Amino acid sequence: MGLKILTEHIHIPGINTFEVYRKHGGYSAVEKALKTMSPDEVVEEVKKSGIRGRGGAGFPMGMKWSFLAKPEGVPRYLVCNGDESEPGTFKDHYLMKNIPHLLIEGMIVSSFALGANKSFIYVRGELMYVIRILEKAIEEAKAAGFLGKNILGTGYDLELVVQPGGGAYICGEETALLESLEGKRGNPRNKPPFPAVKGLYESPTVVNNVESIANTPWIVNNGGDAYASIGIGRSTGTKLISASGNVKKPGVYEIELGVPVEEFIYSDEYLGGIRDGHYLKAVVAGGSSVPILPANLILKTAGGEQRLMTYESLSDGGFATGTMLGSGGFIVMDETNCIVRNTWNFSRFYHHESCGQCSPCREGTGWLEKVLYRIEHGQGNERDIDLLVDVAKRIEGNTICPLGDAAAWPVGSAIRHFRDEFEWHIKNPSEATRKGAVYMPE
Ligand code: L3W
Ligand code: SF4
Repeated sequence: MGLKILTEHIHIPGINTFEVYRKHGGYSAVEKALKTMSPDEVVEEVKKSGIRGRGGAGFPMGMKWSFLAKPEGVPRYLVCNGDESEPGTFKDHYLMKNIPHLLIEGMIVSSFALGANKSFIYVRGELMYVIRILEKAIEEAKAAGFLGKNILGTGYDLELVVQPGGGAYICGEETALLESLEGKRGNPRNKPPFPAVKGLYESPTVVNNVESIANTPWIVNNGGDAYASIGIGRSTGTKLISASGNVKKPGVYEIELGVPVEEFIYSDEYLGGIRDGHYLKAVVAGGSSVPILPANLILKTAGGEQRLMTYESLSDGGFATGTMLGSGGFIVMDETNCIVRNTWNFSRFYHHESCGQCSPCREGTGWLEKVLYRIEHGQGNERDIDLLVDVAKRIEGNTICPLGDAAAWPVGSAIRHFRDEFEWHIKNPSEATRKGAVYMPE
């Protein structure tokens, strides 16, 4: 079994309580940071760790922290993004529900490092029971002197607030989240200015994902260099992967970054392989917002080259250039999945969730959905495939927030890798619309 940073204690009965969490070494990072380190020293360790943001973009966390503006007399905020809504992604939910004190401990050391005295955890609004779990944990930590005024007699004060989300996917985009936290409609803001300069209530703000913050107690306890020695290259540490689809053992896994994708899918330690009698067709490795990778790009090539579970290794070489490990929502499809239907389904989601502020996204996601609908329902024509590519290209890079790119990438990559399947739908409408029919290559 690989090293577990976040989930080592997650199966211990009662670990959701302060008492049991503390008995297993919990809150030692708060003691160490507040009593023996300066805020800048904590920032330095996080920088040294090389940890990259776990929400989807993979932006270096220490760099984001060091961008935080520090004007005199202006409050600074830390906001934890727990609005997890990316299709196929359920790892933050798993952490918050099972080991809430890990996130709270991380919020305390991170807020101390950033000089924040009021911090927020914004949790997906549908997860009211998780919000209650976090609120209870906050009360316990407060009663034990780890939150509130003069924490552990060090003179540091911190108030922690849990805010239910607005119930829209777009509220997980960091600036939409800040708008929502301020009580407004969750519309993304133009960037720059980035939140690090002008964020919540126009004050300097760091927005970090739940999993990112939950790593900070380990980094404080063990040092940034120890964290950087885990993983491979610029993908340091461990990563939570929420795996779903046609595998034998779906669920949340903590992996050391750099595990070969093939090993992750087929070994008994992880997903245990594809369900019996079926074979791998495609994987979407980072939630629905990243390109779809066909089996031949995932499995080891004849030359022995391996795809790794890292931020760098999962691009498909197409027009998308982001970090394709994304949020770690690992969706596995066997040969019974129809790529056209799946792509249409993703497009419906993005069209529905578009906030409508910018035309390429508002109109483009609508067109993607419409054209994919007609191909899937036997009404497509020969020009539709190129039309989809054209619409996707016009969205990409031309919108206020990454939702536009996220809608475009799956369409572009599905056509790039499965064009014959789209063509088959158009040429064989009656066969393609037969219930359960899936294109099978010769
Ligand atoms: C200061 C600069 N800060 C960048 C900060 C920026 C943000 C972070 C990354 O999208 C992705 C998206 C989804 N000064 C800065 C700076 N920053 N330059 O760095 O920024 P960015 O724009 O690269 O990405 P993002 O807006 O954070 C996130 C993808 O994740 N995704 C979706 C995940 C969804 C969830 C969910 O359900 N909650 O996690 C999955 O792949 O498509 O590409 O903080 O401010 N010069
Ligand atoms: Fe809204 Fe889409 Fe524009 Fe993002 S890209 S601001 S979701 S319209």
